[in-house]
Amino acid sequence: MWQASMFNLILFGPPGSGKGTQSEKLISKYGFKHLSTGDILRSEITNKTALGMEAKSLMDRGQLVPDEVVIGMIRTALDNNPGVPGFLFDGFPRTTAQAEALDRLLEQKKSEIGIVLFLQVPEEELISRMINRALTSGRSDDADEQVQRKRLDVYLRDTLPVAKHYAQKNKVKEIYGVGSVDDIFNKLSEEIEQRKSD
Ligand code: B4P
Repeated sequence: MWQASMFNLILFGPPGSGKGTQSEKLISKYGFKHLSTGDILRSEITNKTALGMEAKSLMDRGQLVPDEVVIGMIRTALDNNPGVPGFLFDGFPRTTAQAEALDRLLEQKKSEIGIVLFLQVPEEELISRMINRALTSGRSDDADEQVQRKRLDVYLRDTLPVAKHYAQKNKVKEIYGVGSVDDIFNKLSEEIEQRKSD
């Protein structure tokens, strides 16, 4: 059963802005079900599925995986997780088409997005974080600065309009994403609690 009191949030921001880092802390505090399309795709790659192989060649070039693929992954995840207190969408939606599909999927479940938390981080800081992450992550899409710049271009062109989509619905809160992980986490938590009590 889907709960009427469900609270769903999107953690939004450019690649390397800390969505994955902050998601881990938010799910352990609030018990959200974490849905990271990046993590799901990387697990398909590890398992060498056909979908994973197709995704890898796109991800390694800094490009997005087709909308219908990621929308299908999210549809399945929503259907497989009834009864959770809410979903934390991390790295999804990344295009306006994905956002519209998500809104429809939630509406079918009589639910909606409660808040979009938008992490703001300057471009040079993003590049330096991805270079550092490459040292430990083993992620092939982190290793090359050309690919990182491509991911930022794709973000500006295809993903930033998603913020506008939700701003029109008055759901977006911008958070400055530079500083200690704990300070940023506290700011995100404050926004969630404020919106939940509205
Ligand atoms: P994702 O897995 O979503 O990854 P990301 O955007 O690169 O990183 P994130 O913002 O989560 O940063 P993190 O916390 O790790 O996407 C990877 C690829 O998958 C995409 O390029 C695309 O090809 C594909 N994909 C995924 N979803 C898709 C979709 N919906 N549609 C189509 N394609 C899709 O932080 C980065 C680094 O910064 C870490 O090393 C971290 O330790 C560090 N850091 C975090 N917070 C910090 C802080 N406050 N100060 C200093 N460093 C910090």
